[in-house]
Amino acid sequence: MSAFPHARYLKGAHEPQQFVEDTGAEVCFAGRSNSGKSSAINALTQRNGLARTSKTPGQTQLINFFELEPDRRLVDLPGYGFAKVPRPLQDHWKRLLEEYFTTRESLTGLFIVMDARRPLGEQDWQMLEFARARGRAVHLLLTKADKLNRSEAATTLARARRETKGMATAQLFSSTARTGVDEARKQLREYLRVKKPGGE
Ligand SMILES: Nc1nc2c(ncn2[C@@H]2O[C@H](COP(=O)(O)OP(=O)(O)OP(=O)(O)O)[C@@H](O)[C@H]2O)c(=O)[nH]1
Ligand SMILES: [Mg+2]
Repeated sequence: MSAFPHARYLKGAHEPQQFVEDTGAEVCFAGRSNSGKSSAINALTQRNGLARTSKTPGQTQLINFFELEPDRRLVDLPGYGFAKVPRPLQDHWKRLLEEYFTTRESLTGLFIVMDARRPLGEQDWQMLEFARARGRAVHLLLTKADKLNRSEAATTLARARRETKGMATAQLFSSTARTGVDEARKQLREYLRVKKPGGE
């Protein structure tokens, strides 16, 4: 059975008035442009094409809301740090994301998605600081782990854990090789307080 058999796309918001009702619990996927946020959502829900992915950075242009089950959501955010997006649009996203982060009561946890081959960037740190200030939990997905060999992967994970100690948990992940999917799902369920289908 699919991990979240009732997963469905709800809507995309270009303005705060379009956010879905702020009830229940949701987890957002934040991270640099092209880091693999949308791919991670598809891997976690086992639904290719639920979130749109692309080789071209800047694919996700709205705050996209997905429902896993009633009152439990995933939120796919536009990536940060993609210079080719026109400045006015970047500024718009910045305001939209600020509005989202400062007002969203149902946001219980953040998944920060980062390419395991890159260090934590300035905006990743801003997200970590934001989460700390607002008392939100953070889980780092070090994705594209399929691009690293075993020892590189181990070093990368150890470094990320050391650098974010006390601020976040971290794991290796690959949407293409489907590694780390169970671990990430477990974290997701904890943040959303949902049980596995069929009990537990
Ligand atoms: N090798 C490998 N490639 C991946 C993985 N995850 C994503 N990709 C590729 O990375 C590119 C970007 O993936 P997306 O999921 O669209 O990235 P995003 O973070 O949603 O990007 P924006 O919406 O532009 O911010 C695509 O070409 C994916 O196929 C992974 O785990 N391994
Ligand atoms: Mg995306």
